[in-house]
Amino acid sequence: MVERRSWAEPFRIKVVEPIHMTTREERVRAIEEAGYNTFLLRADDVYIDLLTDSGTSAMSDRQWASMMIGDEAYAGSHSFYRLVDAVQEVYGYEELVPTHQGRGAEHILSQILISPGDVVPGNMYFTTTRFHQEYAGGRFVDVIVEEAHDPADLHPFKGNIDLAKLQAVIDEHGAEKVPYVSFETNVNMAGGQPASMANLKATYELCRANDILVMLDATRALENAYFIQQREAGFEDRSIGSILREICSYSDGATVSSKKDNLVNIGGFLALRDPELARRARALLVAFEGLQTYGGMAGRDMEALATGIREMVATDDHIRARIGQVEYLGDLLIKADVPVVRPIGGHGVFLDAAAIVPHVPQDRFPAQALTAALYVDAGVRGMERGVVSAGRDPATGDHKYPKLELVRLTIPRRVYTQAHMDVVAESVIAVHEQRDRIEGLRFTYEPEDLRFFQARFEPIPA
Ligand code: PLI
Repeated sequence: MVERRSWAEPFRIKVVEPIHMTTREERVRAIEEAGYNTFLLRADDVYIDLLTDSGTSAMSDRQWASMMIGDEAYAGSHSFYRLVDAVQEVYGYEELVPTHQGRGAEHILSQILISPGDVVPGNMYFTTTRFHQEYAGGRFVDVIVEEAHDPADLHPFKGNIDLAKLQAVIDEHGAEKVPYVSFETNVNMAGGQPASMANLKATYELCRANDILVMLDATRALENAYFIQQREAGFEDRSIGSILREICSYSDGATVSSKKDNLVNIGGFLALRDPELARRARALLVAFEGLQTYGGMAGRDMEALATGIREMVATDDHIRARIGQVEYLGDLLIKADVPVVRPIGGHGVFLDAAAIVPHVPQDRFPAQALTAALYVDAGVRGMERGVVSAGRDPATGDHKYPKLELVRLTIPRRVYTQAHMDVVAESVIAVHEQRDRIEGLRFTYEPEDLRFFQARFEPIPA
């Protein structure tokens, strides 16, 4: 019998968008002009754009049709109520606070819950999440399991919270200094790694016993649900939709960037159970985002989002094909002995720059340099996720040196084909073969906050 493992897409293509091909000379010039920062490239100079899976999904014909029936009423738009229904049904939260995107929700959540001097434990930092926690006067403390810091460790749930680490934070600071635990599903900076249902449940129970809230970052909770279905005993026959709802049941609320799982190009929300917390969130919402029935979104955005939320769980085939494509690329690189974060994560393949260019010390930004070299080779745009993204310690002013020094190749949903993945693999393998030629970088401009977005660099000659 032939083993049937195909993850082929449960859709066909109705509209195409031509992409621009560039020469090597053009790319050398473009990356120089961009200060060796792929965030500063013009998208027209990119062939296969794996910068991010955020806001880059292809919407379905039904989502585009939804946009036409978006209700642009300033107050009480029917599109808002359709969105409320979708969030209640799919995620199970009663209260919806719509925002322009994920960081808008993070801002409001941090402002209503964090007081100066508080400590916020979480399973590895995310850039904007930690920024808002610190901006509100809190301090983020990493309580992810140790395995998450080792790219080669094959632990199936590298997104888990280490309960002993969490208990130690509570013991050290006292539960009253811990407003909530920030629990990210399918941890982005760890390589798209899931938490197990058992760990979500145990964390929630520990927090309840200490009167501490659990706030999910449910941005990629759908991808987490898929890994639970594939890897955790007892979930193999459960639908993705029911697993997703159970994940959310072990929390008091969630921030969501809808630009990922939810299949839209813009949007997000804060979802809560407690009506009093929601009231406080809405008081800030109207000052920073927009009225309570649109937040930062147009009516048509909310309409497409409501359709996207339902579509992502309508069948299990969508998520199987989405992660199947990511794993396809990852497997090609593993077969070619390119060091990558394993297991392959949900939203991208993460190259282990520390292992690929060990001759570049971490203060010369190995992952930034490798990302630039990869772009020059074939026009594939990735993103640095290492010391540049980690930023500086506000107390000492030194670089934070994360254990993971990675290049993220993030796969947009429903956008690229298997042949594109082959091209990416060929390019990564070619760059890997010539890795000795890659040299380190130094800053020519370093922004104070979230520096990776706008920093500029130049090569340091050997
Ligand atoms: O980009 P936003 O503001 O819609 O969402 C911020 C955000 C919050 N949490 C997580 C886990 C994210 O991954 C996230 C945004 N991620 C981006 C932009 C990315 O490229 O991964």
